[in-house]
Amino acid sequence: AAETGINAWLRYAPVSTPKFSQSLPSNIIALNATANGPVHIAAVELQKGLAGILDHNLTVIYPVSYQPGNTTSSILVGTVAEYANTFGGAPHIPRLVDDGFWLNTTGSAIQILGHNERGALYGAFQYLLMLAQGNFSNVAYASNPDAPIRWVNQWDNLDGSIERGYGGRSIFFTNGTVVNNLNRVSEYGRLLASIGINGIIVNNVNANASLLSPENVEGLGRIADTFRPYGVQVGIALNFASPTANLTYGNLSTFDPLDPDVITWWTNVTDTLYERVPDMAGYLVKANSEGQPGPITYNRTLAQGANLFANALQPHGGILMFRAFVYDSVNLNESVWIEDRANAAVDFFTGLDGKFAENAVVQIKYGPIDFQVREPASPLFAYLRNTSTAIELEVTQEYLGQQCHLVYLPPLWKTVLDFDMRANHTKSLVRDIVAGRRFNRPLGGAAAVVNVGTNDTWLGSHLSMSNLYGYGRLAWDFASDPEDILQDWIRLTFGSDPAVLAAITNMSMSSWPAYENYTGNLGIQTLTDILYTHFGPNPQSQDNNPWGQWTRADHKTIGMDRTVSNGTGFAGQYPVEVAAMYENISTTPDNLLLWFHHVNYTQQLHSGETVIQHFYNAHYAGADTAQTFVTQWEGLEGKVDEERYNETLFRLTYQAGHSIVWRDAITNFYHNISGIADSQNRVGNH
Ligand code: GCW
Repeated sequence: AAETGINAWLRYAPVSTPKFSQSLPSNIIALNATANGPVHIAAVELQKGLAGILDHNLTVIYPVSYQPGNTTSSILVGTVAEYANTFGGAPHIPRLVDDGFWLNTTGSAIQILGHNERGALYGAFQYLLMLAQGNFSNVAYASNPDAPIRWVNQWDNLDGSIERGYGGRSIFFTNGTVVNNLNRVSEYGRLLASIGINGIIVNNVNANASLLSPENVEGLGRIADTFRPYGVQVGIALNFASPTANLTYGNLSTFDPLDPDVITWWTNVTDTLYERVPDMAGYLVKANSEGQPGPITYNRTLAQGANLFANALQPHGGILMFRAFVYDSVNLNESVWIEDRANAAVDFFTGLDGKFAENAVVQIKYGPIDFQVREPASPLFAYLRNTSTAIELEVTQEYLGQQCHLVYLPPLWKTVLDFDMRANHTKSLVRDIVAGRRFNRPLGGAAAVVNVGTNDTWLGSHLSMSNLYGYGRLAWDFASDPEDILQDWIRLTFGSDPAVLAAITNMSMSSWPAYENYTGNLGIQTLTDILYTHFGPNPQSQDNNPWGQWTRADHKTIGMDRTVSNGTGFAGQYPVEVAAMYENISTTPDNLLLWFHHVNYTQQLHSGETVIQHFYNAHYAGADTAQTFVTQWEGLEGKVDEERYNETLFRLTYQAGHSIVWRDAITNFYHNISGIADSQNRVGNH
């Protein structure tokens, strides 16, 4: 039964298809000879998939034993180049880019051709995921990714714990080193490949220098060997101060990025890593943030710090991901009206646009603060125009219920990806910026913090896997529709029963709005415990701390004044049209009112409600919706296998109860502080 969870959406459960069975392919021809390469995996996966889905066994023919001849009723899988070699001519297909593929089921042979081996594997999964949904229609199309960087980040510590991980211990590390048995890593690679993910950072951005020890470099090599067949390249997060950490490579007294010894030190370490992992993806660096060391310690700029690593990686073709999540978490002082953590990213990167090496990418969290339930798009996306950027998303539900709550996140991510920054008064969607299209950048894409663990469900809950699946699909095609993605995932994970499809679609699509309703409205952020757990309601923890996720709630007023005219000036960090929209209450959307403005609880919204009455109503509405998740799920008893039915019911029951805890904690808090009664008389003592 553990396999049910581990296979996630790759179950290849049987589907009945009288139509297809007349012309089932008889063999798989793997065109490329690379031993244990992605094309080999593609062939094995096709074999496994057709056996599961159609109860049909196929032989795989490898290049050594392949006799050019009749390919009727074969599945041909491999690279375009190898196809041309084998058949003496290039196929007539649309242009493919790296990782892209061509899938054609209309001819006598099925063609699955990739621009590279990885692309062929993606095409094979695409074909299988179509069949697994009972879709046997004929198709002929090319698919190319929106952007080259489609990575996941794990926040795994070397001791085996995971920062903000809710699915068990690390599948990579234990006791300071890499685990011996990498079976789960291989299974993870399979899942990632099936959704087009091509890179992974395996350790926490709050990084430990000891990852660079010879023993751990060897361990990273084994991890990379395990992921390689799936086309997933491994990268690591670095601690900026590693040269001073007393490793075997020589201990320095400085980590100044311009110091020649420091440069040599990192060059040597990087060369050593590439000896063991020749296709290493690159590095991820969190610097000068939340206590992490960085270049500012030596009065160097963030760009100088980033380029130290970018230059070391450059000869090897590696990419340096540099996080924009830079802020001072010690000295922020709420009594200063104009102080604002939201300003930090653009402030810290001011003057640095165009100063980053060509193989450096600034990785920007979707909002200016920190993975909240609602944030405006980070203005840094529009500020950096001569620098490659990627969007950072979070699959692990840190502030969003930690997998104890169903919250389907792609609709939230889309609010940022589809946002128009109006740079130079021109359409500038965030998704076109990070894809490199808007500002003509060579690199770009997406990274998501995922944090799977040893739990059989990977993330800790079956339903939360829709977020991982959805992330991959969106990173491949930023324009795709969250509900379509969701329904593919449901059919693959739970089968095609229309009742199952309808219920899980309905629950999932209403889950983010419900969570926003019962945890934090109108752009006030998730009113959770800000100091430690980031779980459960704790509105009183939001203010008077140096973390800067403030609400400025008092007896009469609430919200952050981020206007230029009277506040922190944050609104002015956007291009002028967007800045003007947020500067004025009348043009600020209700759902971001308290993000941008400090108002009376009695302020009227565009909807006609007052702020405080909206709080009350939304919390009741959100908790009511969460109650329906339980009843909707109960309607699926007997339609979902018992194990997943029960595990999910347990979580949804918890969520229903916890949503009421949230509702009562928040509504009572604001009732007490404002003294304003609920017009429907639900809140407070009466
Ligand atoms: O939101 C904060 C998290 C930290 C995390 C940090 C970051 C890895 O609470 O746990 O550290 O963001 O993104 O660097």
